[in-house]
Amino acid sequence: MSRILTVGAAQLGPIACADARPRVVTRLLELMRQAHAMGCGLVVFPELALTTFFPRWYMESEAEIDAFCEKEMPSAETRPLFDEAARLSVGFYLGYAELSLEGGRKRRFNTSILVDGAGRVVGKYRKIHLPGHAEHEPSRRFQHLEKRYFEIGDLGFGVWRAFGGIIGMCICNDRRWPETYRVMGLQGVEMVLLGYNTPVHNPPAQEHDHLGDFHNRLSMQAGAYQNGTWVVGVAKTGNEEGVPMLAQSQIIAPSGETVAMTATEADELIVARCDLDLCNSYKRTMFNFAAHRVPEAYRLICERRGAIPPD
Ligand code: CDV
Repeated sequence: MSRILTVGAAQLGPIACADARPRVVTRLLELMRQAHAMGCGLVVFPELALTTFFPRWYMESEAEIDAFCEKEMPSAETRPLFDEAARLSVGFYLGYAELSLEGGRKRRFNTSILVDGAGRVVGKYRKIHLPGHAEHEPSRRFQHLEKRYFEIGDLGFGVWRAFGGIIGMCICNDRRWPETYRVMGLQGVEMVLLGYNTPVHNPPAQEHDHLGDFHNRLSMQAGAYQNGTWVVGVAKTGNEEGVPMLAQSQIIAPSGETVAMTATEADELIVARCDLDLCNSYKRTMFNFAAHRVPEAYRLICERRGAIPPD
């Protein structure tokens, strides 16, 4: 028996600050049509896929920040994605900056949605691990102000029954944290979708810069294997407004093996026929959580945030 979900990882090259939404949506539509032609039922776009990665700039004007955010989804500008998804029966994951009014309060989140092949939103995730800093640090070559512009996501790490399986979502920096995958693993996740924007240069630790590709693979492959799940990681890459960004979008099997990887730093679609039943033997044997996990030995994970070495 097999449950095949043919999935496309739709990597994006750079988006310029001046690029208006319709221009970007046209690129996404082209990748969605390619995915359809390749037999995909689901296509995965990157984090903040409608704009440039704006947290690289310090901004004080709320109006300026909000201009990078979506006040409704779909909007007039993003509606063509939903219509085309329904026409082609191709679902999608889309990352974008969300601006919501809740209880009379304006809130911003780094968000992704899961849209089914009928063009309906079936899941929403708000990024939990926000990297970077909250204050302007002019000594950096570029800023990473996610902690300033976004709130920590308040929806948890959800999973959804969709596309014939159990689908989870996370965003960029989340992929480096084992807790991300494990919380979804404990809900039986079979495919984790994630988009990323990862500068090649990490100002606080430039001695790691040459290891960026390795750390990207390492964290996603470990997350896949240790939870018996597919992982689809999709970059926005290339030289975006003077900042080189990591590529190597990839589709990873529950074995931890990468089965498809992009070869460029531009718009590029890769496709894999993913058998969701490949998850089963990992979930039944080595990572049979019910049989082998010892949660009472893991209490510190929830009780303690930072490391406290012994006296
Ligand atoms: N967008 C991100 O979350 N980027 C981080 C960078 C700042 C390290 C990442 O983990 O890839």
